[in-house]
Amino acid sequence: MESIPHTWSPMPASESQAAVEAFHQVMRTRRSVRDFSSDPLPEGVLEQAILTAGTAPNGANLQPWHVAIVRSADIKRRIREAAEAEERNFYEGRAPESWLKDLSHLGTNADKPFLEEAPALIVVFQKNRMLKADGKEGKTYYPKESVGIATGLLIAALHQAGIATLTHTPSPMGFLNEVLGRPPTEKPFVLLVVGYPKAGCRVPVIDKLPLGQISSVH
Ligand code: IYR
Repeated sequence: MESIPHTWSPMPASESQAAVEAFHQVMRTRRSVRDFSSDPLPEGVLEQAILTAGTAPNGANLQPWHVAIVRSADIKRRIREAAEAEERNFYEGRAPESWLKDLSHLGTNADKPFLEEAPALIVVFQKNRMLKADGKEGKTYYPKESVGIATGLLIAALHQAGIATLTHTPSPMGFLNEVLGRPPTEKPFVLLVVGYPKAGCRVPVIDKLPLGQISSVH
């Protein structure tokens, strides 16, 4: 193993406490938005946020992800058409009653105008197989976990830069390979809608569980 010294400097406890609290205050204002303006994003922000996503811990550091940025109106329209077709199947038949009941407080339906209205879509693909350093294709390790962590960092990077996202998962998402020309070794993991909330945008009333209900100490 080739190694280098780790550039790490200690942080006083009080600074750590303040930093972790300040970051929570930023992240607790994140909301999934479904009403996007078409205002453009500042140049370079998506690329920079993707670099942050790329810092995620991942299986054997193979970095088993590909992130597609979609700004083309034509591709956004094709994605909207295919996603709405899948969503209509979901809402009009495939979804069990219990699922629709669990979703009802969000007020969602099969119409997804935001897929065309938002300035950008980001599709995160999970590479289940990829070219390795030896030039041969082989399997990746923990690709779902790796890509999940990277996507969390991506959403956080965008949010702290004042940019809203919607984590959207039309199911199945196979049409994204075709529309974006990605190989079958890559599985669409999530479709993020990215932009600014439309003026007057409203969001559902939701709560986040308190610490005692999401954690335990042993
Ligand atoms: N994919 C559908 C349904 C949906 C499912 C879940 I789980 C949500 O948290 C929200 C929506 C849609 O986007 O409408």
